[in-house]
Amino acid sequence: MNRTALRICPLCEATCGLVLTVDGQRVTHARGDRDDVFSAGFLCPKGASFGALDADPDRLTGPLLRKDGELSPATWAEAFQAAATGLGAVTGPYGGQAVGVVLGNPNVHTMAGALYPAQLVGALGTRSVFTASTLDQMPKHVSSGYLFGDPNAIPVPDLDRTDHLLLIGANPLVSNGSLATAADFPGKLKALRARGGRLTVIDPNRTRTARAADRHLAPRPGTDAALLFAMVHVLFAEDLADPGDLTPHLSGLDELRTLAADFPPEAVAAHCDVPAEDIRGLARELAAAERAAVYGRLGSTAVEFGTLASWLVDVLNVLTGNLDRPGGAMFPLSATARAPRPPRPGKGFTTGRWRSRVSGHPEVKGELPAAALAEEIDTPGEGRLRALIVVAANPVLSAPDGHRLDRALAGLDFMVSVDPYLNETSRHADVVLPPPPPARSAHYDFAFSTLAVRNTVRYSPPAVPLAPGALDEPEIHARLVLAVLGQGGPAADPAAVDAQAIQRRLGSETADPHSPVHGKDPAQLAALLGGRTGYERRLDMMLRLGPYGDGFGADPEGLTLAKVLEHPHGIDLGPLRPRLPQALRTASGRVDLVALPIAADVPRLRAAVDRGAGGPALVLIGRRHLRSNNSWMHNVPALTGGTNRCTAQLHPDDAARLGLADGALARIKGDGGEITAPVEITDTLRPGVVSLPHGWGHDRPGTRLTAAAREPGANVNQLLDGTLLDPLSGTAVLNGFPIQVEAAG
Ligand SMILES: Nc1nc2c(c(=O)[nH]1)N[C@H]1C(S)=C(S)[C@@H](COP(=O)(O)OP(=O)(O)OC[C@H]3O[C@@H](n4cnc5c(=O)[nH]c(N)nc54)[C@H](O)[C@@H]3O)O[C@H]1N2
Ligand SMILES: Nc1nc2c(c(=O)[nH]1)N[C@H]1C(S)=C(S)[C@@H](COP(=O)(O)OP(=O)(O)OC[C@H]3O[C@@H](n4cnc5c(=O)[nH]c(N)nc54)[C@H](O)[C@@H]3O)O[C@H]1N2
Ligand code: SF4
Ligand SMILES: [Mo]
Repeated sequence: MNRTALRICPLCEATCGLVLTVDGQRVTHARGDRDDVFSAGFLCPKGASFGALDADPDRLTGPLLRKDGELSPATWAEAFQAAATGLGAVTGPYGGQAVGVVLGNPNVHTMAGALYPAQLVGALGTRSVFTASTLDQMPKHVSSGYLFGDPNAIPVPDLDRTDHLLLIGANPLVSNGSLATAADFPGKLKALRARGGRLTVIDPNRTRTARAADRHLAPRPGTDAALLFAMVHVLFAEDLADPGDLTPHLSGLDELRTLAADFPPEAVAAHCDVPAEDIRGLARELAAAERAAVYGRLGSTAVEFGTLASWLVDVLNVLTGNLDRPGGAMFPLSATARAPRPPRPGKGFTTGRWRSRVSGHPEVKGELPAAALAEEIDTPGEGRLRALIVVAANPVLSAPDGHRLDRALAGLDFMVSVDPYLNETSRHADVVLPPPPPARSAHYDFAFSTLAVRNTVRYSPPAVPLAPGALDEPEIHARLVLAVLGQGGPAADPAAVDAQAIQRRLGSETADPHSPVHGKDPAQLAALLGGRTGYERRLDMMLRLGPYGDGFGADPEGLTLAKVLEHPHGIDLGPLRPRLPQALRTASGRVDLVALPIAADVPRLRAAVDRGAGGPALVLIGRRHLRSNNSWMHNVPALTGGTNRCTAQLHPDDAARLGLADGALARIKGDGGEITAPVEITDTLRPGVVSLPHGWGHDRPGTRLTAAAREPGANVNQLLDGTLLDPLSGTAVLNGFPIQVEAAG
């Protein structure tokens, strides 16, 4: 008997609502939910393949435990007991600091990943936390931290209302958007142009998005910060800077003008390889637009000057008066955020409260660079990482120098992976704890609701019940927290982990004079929580304490989980609204346009600009494919093949100069090693740029990725040695790093 079930797609940041057809326990079909208040029916080929991904026969159905060197099936009780014992054997003599926690991308796509890792890290008391952020968007957090005092206050382009969108290093027609959650990004760009708006794309590759734009500029990779600085220069020099209503909330405008004086378009033109007149034109158009937004993504963050470029994106939004106004770049207000309090100065943002042991990298948002993970394990000495808990991460493929990390993982005393696959990373684990497939998991977008271009609230309960004997991912996380605390036995109660989080939040809320529940009894409030599970009770609590919440009765019309459940297609909370100065957490209570660490990094940029056109002859940039997602979607035959292949794209001039024919095998060398990949000649790239996708290299033994291993591809991150970072954020330079290319054999 077929039935349908609604499920928010967890496969990318667009968060489309899907209608799943379920036959018994199996998802046989997926289509876009036309009634979804956010996505209105949009879906992409990955969402359409939800059933195939869900039913991948290589998914692990139960825990694996290493016995006599071999991973073999075990019961959950055995697995958690082994985790408690193995971790205890490290924390006993060396302390929790000897255990690292590695959190990968899917943690922002699962409820468990949003709710439990902080408790896990807290239970360990470790400062060795590594996440995909330092392979991705950490520069944006740092720039928001300095500008607004809150690293999570990330303005998003108000796509539905803007007249002018400047996209820098983003390819939303393929990625479906990132740090700007918008289902049907392609449709929204089309609508922008249909209403007479203008789309400009800055990208060294003439991507699908660039081809859909009114204007495309292809600068040399890694030079966006200089280009954006020159735009700021033009705004000041031509008296076009006009922050409007923002002015009383700004500090540092004069310092900014002084810094920008050093970056006239003529000075950066050779470095960026963009004519000065084009840069002037970009600035003038931006200033002239009624409502405009500048938006940067991976090509502007995972680069040498990632933090400066991310900062300049919002500096341009400020100077053109577009920050925090409709049609500009605005701050979403998620339903599970804390209800807004009256504006007041905050503590501000700092980094470097501690440093990494080997290279002395500063902590950023409590994290150390993912690129430094291997050295923290394999460099002898006191404080060495001896054990690792890896949740939803595959750093052997996604972080620099996989070979070194691969060896380092093999040398750990103990490793736990929470992962549905036995892959390049989890194959090293002593205990593998597999979460159920997405159809059997509940879903709420804690992270992406804070980045969505429209405020909505949607929750999907599991579409299919758990298989007998399976644990949902929240319970796996909760039991892992207990295992860290030495409570690995079957008597340990995972509900205690949720209860602790609830108690803590309600304790702080009831003590806060600005909270709707000030002065109430936390235990009584806890008793009012609805939800069938611990994670649902936590969601109910967050919704009720949130900006649209019922405040536990203070506003009977407000949100509760029960109310959200009554609206399976979601509740629309309206377009984005201005949030300044309330959203600011800087010590000054203003937008700090020029924080000291930012100013201190400008001379490094100036030095690069002074080198002009002098740089490596060939640099590498990344690319994404619509039917792929990072390192873990190559095992679904429906999603591979066609254009989704691991090829080295080269411009025809470069291919001719290097004597490489289309389809020939190229050897590509970087500081971290070399790989071979078939050549694909295309004139979409600017000359001097080679493009390779990441997440490939499925040829290591001991994995269980049957389909992916048939066409393994090469791991682009083997070209990196982990030393090339944006210093302010610790983010790896994945775009615009030097390589050499030659014909292979
Ligand atoms: N050269 C280069 N490298 C890059 C990038 C690039 O553009 N170029 N991009 C970077 C970026 S932006 C990112 S975000 C990182 C991503 O890198 P990672 O954070 O390592 O993420 P993935 O490669 O997606 O691997 C995700 C892991 O989670 C597992 N998984 C999938 N679903 C679930 C689930 O529901 N629960 C759990 N517990 N596990 C699950 C998968 O099996 C897989 O092992 O890669 C980065 N690496
Ligand atoms: N289909 C699909 N969708 C995905 C993913 C996926 O793997 N596949 N991954 C998801 C994840 S984890 C993320 S973080 C997002 C990323 O989302 P996006 O950032 O939109 O995706 P990318 O394809 O990495 O786009 C980066 C663009 O920057 C360009 N670029 C490279 N170097 C430079 C430079 O120096 N300057 C400029 N201006 N541009 C440059 C590249 O050519 C590329 O077009 O996508 C998400 N969505
Ligand atoms: S665009 Fe993203 S969220 Fe939407 S169906 Fe595709 S993968 Fe899923
Ligand atoms: Mo990412």
